[in-house]
Amino acid sequence: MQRFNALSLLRRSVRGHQGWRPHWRDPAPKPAYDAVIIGGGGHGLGTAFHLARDHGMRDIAVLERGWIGGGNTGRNTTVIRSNYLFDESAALYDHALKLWSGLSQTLNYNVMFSPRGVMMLAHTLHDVQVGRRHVHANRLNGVDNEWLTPEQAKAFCPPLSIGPGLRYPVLGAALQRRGGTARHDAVAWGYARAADAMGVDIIQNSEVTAIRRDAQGAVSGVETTRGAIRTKKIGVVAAGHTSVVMAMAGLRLPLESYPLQALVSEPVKPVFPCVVMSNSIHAYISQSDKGELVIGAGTDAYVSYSQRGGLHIAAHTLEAICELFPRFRRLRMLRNWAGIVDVTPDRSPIIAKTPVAGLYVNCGWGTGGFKATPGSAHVFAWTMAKDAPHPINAPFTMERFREGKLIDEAAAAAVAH
Ligand code: FAD
Ligand code: PYC
Repeated sequence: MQRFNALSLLRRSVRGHQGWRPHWRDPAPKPAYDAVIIGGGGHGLGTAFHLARDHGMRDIAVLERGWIGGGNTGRNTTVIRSNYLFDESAALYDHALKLWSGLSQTLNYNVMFSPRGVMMLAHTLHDVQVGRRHVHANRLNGVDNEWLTPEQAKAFCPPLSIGPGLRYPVLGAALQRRGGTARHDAVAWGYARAADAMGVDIIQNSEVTAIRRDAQGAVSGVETTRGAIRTKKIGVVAAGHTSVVMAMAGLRLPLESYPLQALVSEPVKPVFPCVVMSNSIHAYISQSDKGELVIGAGTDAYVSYSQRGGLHIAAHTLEAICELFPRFRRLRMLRNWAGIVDVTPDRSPIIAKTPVAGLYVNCGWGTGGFKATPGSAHVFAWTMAKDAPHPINAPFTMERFREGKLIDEAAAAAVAH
């Protein structure tokens, strides 16, 4: 009898649009590896890919407690952009954006990157000031961003209502033309396939339950639901559950976990040409290649590990979307879901060595880590291989919270935290 579960669906959907029949090795874990990655999302699989390709490491295991891409990678709304405020962030996110443009060729797998433009709306004078500040800061960093009048915004996105009397009037918009979307599960599968081809063991249904340390305090292995594994290098890339995993090594991080939800409409013919986001009302929208409108809301107000968001949050988002795009009022919702995002105090990630020798962490992406996947994977692999940060991730340490060197990107995060 055929198993009809999320994994088979994921495999089928990938096979469906790629015409590629996976011949998955699904290996049993070996007793020891040179490096272990905890978390089989895009960042973890990408890190394994770069460790193998760029640093010649082959004896690597990616341990995933569920199925690869079943975490936030397969739940996100795939907005890709690099219009962050501070120099450190612009360098990190634009590094990723540049890698996105060649990722399908790099992996020999179509991740369907579509730079259709990301437009961020301003509804108040304060929004206008913040938006224009981002445009100027981005341009000084060589990151494309431009300010549009309401009429120019409507010309770029015809379904947008800019008429008078709106509860959320459109006073202008920042447009990053190089921004866009990609196919989320293809990113997980593309990295997985490429890493697998270089000998990386990708081990699903294998939850890490403990991190072992030797007499000097350095990591010496992990315990999993499929047995113990020895290793001297561990990369933790377990979005939403980083605190739980890091506690296994006795470390406490400045992270909080929240549900973040999204939904799709029934599929319709192509009607929406770009990505539109509104920071003030925590709503954003694009159209997938399947025709569904992909709509996202803000985070829940309370910390939680439940993978479902409050319906009142979705209702608020849909009210705003229907007012901004009146033609969508009669569409029906097809499905909704949520993921768990982990959020730092300054809404920027941590990509760093830790005080425990051999333990590295990549976390705190909050509502916005999908866009960073290729760049994050590249610099995190460097950090793990060389036991030293890449210049791009050097500012994204844990120590910045103690030293006060915050990289506060709350205004660029674009979705409520
Ligand atoms: P994940 O894909 O979550 O991978 C982590 C993996 O670790 C999971 O598969 C999990 O099962 C595994 N794991 C956890 N604990 C263990 C353990 N003990 N042992 C083994 N494995 C473990 N970002 C954007 O840039 N643009 C967007 O439009 C966007 N929209 C979003 C919309 C929603 C609804 C959500 C939830 C998130 C959104 N994000 C967006 C954020 C983005 O999805 C994440 O930042 C990114 O996908 C994180 O990738 P990852 O590989 O680190 O995590
Ligand atoms: O970071 O651009 C983003 C984003 C959009 C939706 C969720 N996060």
